[in-house]
Amino acid sequence: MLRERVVEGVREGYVAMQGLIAHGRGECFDYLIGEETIPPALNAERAAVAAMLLAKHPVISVNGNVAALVPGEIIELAKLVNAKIEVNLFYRTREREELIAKVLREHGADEVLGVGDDASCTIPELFSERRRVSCRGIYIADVVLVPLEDGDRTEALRRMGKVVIAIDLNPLSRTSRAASITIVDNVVRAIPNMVRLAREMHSLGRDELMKILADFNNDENLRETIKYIVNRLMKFVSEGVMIEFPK
Ligand code: PTJ
Repeated sequence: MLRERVVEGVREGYVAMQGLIAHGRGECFDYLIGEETIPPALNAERAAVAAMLLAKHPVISVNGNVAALVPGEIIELAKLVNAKIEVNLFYRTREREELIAKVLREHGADEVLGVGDDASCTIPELFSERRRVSCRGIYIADVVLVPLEDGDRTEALRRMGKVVIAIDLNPLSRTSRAASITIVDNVVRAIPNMVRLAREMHSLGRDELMKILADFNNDENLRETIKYIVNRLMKFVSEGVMIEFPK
């Protein structure tokens, strides 16, 4: 069903063809973690929500795959943490920007940044079309949530001093290793989890949120993620992988 949604997005013209390849790569890593939110991912999701609730200018960056998979949930999360929503594309065309903004508005977004002339600020040292950002959005953001991001932009945003929260099923990608907080989970689970956590954590004081953030260590959390995958695979090695059928 998820694959069909991404394919439909390609047919409608707002998901990039390369989005299909990215989705397939994501599926492969999802099988390795067992297609569920694993404990280190939940830790990262909690830290990410704390960072967004503490932020002055949180922004959620939306691309084609995200618009196809979790448009409504992105808007819900943005409302709960008071974040702006910005379209930011690797394979940027005016048509795709506008189609994604339309999808988001149809799901209840009041304001969508990064479309047309609004994307007039530039991220230094970045050469893909992702360098163009909104001067009212990602450019001035202190915390940016970037689901399905590329490594170059993650590094460039970090160099600008921003807290970068990545959602990426590949724990070894450059994005995962360069982000401040990496959530190794499928966006279709990560964003709804973050919506639930934002509701739960809304009443926490700044000190409690800061403690959650201070207790989180991304490098350690990525090691836990890789350990989880290795242990899971070792279990298959020791217990076997065959499906039993009656004789
Ligand atoms: O819409 P655009 O033009 O901005 O293009 C978007 C894509 C995704 C095509 C573009 O950013 C791209 O090429 O990304 P990459 O470099 O292929 O990286 C995508 C990463 O997201 C990979 O590491 C995948 O494993 C991961 N991924 C794919 N699907 C999911 C995912 N992570 C979480 N949830 C998913 N559903």
